[in-house]
Amino acid sequence: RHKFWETQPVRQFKDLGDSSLPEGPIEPPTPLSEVKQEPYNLPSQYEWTTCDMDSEEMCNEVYVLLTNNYVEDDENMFRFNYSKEFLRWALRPPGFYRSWHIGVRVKTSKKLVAFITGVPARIRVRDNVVMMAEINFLCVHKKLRSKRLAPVMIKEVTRRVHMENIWQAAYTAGVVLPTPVSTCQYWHRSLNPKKLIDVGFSRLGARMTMSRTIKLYKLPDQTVTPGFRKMEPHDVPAVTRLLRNYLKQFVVAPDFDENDVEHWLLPKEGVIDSYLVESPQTHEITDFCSFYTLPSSILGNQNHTTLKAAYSYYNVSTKTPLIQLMNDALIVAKQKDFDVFNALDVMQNDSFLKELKFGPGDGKLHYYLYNYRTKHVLRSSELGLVLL
Ligand code: MYA
Ligand code: JJ1
Repeated sequence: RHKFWETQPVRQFKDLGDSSLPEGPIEPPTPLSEVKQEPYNLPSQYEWTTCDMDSEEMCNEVYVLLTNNYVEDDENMFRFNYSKEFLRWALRPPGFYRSWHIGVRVKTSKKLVAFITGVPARIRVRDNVVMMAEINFLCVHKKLRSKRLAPVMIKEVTRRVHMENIWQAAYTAGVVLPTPVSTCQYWHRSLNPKKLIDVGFSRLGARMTMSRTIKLYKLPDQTVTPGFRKMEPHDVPAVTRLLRNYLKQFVVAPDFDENDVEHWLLPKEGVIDSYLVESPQTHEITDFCSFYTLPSSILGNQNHTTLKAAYSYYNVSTKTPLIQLMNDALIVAKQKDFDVFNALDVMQNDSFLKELKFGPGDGKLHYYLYNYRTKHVLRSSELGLVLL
């Protein structure tokens, strides 16, 4: 059934019930001298290219490939439209390797037709901090699908990760592969219900009118929590402490240091928004919330081309109730003209989703680890990791 994945060091479906298998790496690292030194062979019309995301030209080629060929919903109504600034941010974290930004071109025309990326990350699984690659943006041009290019690309990124002496990876996908470490549900909170209904993202509920729907999703004009403000560079140490302490409770979570927090959580216009609560009395940083900007192209609508979506990222509450904190996040997202606020049921998100009028979407997101077995499949609330 899975001719490629059956050959890879990932948990196989047949091992699902078997908790006698130990937790940890599935196979040991091989000596670096045994890692294949040359790239895998592509079909003869194609060649490998390393995509320099600093280069405006290359970044644009990647952007165009993904804009036209990346992930769609199950009815092909929407397609993720990551911005160039977002791609630069996602692909250049502390310690990134340019060699992990891998493209495939047609030899004759030099057209970019496929892409896959990795970035390094320290991921904690229970008590073990493991160096991993986070794999993302796997994309093959629509005209070249089902030619088994994806397995070659996955083997090539694996080889380049191995060259850096890294033997594990984390990735997410909308499709079921051998074998999810956890499966999450997408939830959606309407901010601009009229537009969402007009473009087919959501439907008018039973016994609902447009004006009742608009009223249902109305939010205050201003945030309510005293001391709620945008995160600033001088907050990095306090936010790092808050977040590290919070993420301890989850089975799988990133091991963020101050450099990571500076990169992944400092606000970047149109890419990442982060807010915190500074106690008006003690000036302590007690709570934190963040969301990233990922618009989707609306395929074939006369009136609208883009859906502006915010995606919940990392949130921490110690003093402000999580519901109130996330309600303030919704208020700022609304002020910033987002149409919808999306979240997965990871971490403690379950505790605010229903109360804040999120509804379950038709999409699921499966989380995977490469060359690392957990004893059991995890509940989504045991995940403290959000991939972009
Ligand atoms: S998830 C986002 C994936 N991208 C999209 O969905 C965009 C739209 N779709 C496409 O561009 C193509 O359909 C893709 C497949 C490129 C997805 N992850 O070439 P094929 C397996 C892993 O004939 P195509 C993301 O970016 C499939 O089961 N494997 O198929 C994370 C089959 O294998 P098997 C996938 O449709 C990516 C084989 O590929 C996925 O032309 C993590 C068929 O190949 C998928 N999303 O191209 C990658 N979809 O026969 C793994 C299909 O065995 C990283 N397949 O069933 C692993 C860790 C690597 C690093 C390790 C370091 C130590
Ligand atoms: O966005 C998604 N679904 C939407 C639109 C559905 C359009 C028809 N298929 C959805 N809308 C309902 C919202 C409604 C609002 C009011 C309350 C009730 C709910 O459900 C889905 C997620 O639900 N998104 C996708 O399918 C996109 C792909 C998801 C897999 C992503 C894989 C990413 C890989 C990255 O590494």
